[in-house]
Amino acid sequence: MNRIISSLFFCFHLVIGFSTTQVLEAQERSQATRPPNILFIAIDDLNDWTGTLQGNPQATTPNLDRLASKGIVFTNAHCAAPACGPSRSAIMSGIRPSTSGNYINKSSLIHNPILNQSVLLPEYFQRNGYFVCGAGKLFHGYHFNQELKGRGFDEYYPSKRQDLPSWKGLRFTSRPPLGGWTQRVDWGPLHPDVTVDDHPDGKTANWASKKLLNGNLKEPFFLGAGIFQPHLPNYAPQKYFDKFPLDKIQLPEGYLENDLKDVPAAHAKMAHNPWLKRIRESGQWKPAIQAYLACTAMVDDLVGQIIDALENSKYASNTIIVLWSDHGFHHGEKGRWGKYSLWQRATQVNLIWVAPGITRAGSTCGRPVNLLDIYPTLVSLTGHTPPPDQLEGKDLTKLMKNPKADWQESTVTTFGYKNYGVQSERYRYIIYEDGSEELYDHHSDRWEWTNLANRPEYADLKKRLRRQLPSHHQKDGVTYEIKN
Ligand SMILES: [Ca+2]
Repeated sequence: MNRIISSLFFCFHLVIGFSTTQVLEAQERSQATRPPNILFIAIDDLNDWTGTLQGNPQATTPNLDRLASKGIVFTNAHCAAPACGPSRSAIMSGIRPSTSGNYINKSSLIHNPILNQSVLLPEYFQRNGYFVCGAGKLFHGYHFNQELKGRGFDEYYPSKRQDLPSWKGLRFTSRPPLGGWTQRVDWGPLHPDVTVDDHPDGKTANWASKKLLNGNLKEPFFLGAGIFQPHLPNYAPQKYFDKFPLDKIQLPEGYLENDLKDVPAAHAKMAHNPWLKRIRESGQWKPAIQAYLACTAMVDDLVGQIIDALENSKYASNTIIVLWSDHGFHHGEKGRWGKYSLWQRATQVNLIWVAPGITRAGSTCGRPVNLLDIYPTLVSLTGHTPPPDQLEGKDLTKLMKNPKADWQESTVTTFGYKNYGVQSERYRYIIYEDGSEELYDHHSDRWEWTNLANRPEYADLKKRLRRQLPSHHQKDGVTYEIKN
């Protein structure tokens, strides 16, 4: 319809004698007012082992790097909570976990009145005239499949009751190394006959690419593609494992034996697991790292496929791209295997934006930002009015235009009631519910090995960072029982 109006407008002004320049300018203005489409790409459990964040020199992510070269990378971006459920609930509602009480993976979304009554991001765009479609893991799986059941989406692949495409067809040459233990924590190359198209993430990427290339999407659209890897289990075709020969795998640079000596006991109250111990005992530390790198390389290829499809589609010049990962991941650092901590390993995320006419190609921004900022930024970039009294993040448009612009001193991650991590450009401050603290100086201590919290010279800094904490701490929300 916009095109028809635009053409009529063009003819009308030629008839009444406007100059060609005036008409072209008017046409440009008309196009500029077309609401932009949104390509929303989520990646699960991807930490800073990427070319853009440089957390591990062994990681290779040429497609993420290419995407970054088209727009802006936020190099100091953090999750609202270091777990799939609360992180994604905060992204999709724009509400802090400390406001909603949605703190852990078992926190319900629809039985939480604050979240249930909020306008969720897909619903928001649907209500503003967008065609909203998605595939793969965008919300936490339980929230999408059992609670929301496609709420806010016009179309979902594979269905509004199933976010992840089927794992059927994934075969192995031999049993994965820890296959007898639990499939949730497992890894290994797939049978040589299995291709990336057979992988659930390959199916998600194929669906998104076809949607873009077919050119039949009703505009404006919001298209979400949720990639599940490198979340465990880390299964990928053999060719991705071959990129990272086992004898070349390095243990994480941030690993330090006895790193927890100067950390208060409260950290152990965070959901913990025995994975690192078991991985080390079974001689699987390097194979598990190899698998994470292999799956990340596969994810990177799939991101490349989706952005290529956008570039080759008719939507390329009027589509905002936002790519995010939901939290980081420890590979042994601080005795952990997984997320669920308030250290940088678990809170730092990938956040890349390409906003036509706003972002400058190849820019980076080190200001502290949060995944909570995605919702208000999309509202701002599309020129809509935010839902009243809901969004607690900040509009990042200002930093897209000027990455050095004045900004808030820090950003906050929450894990559980009254446990907070505060990240400024230089420092990380952690305070647990019992009042115990940690402080790290990233200028001299990238891996957070030396806790400075008890040193008197940092008292004023800690006080200042404490002021960034939310004033309200909602009690834990309702949890759900997983029904088998
Ligand atoms: Ca996750």
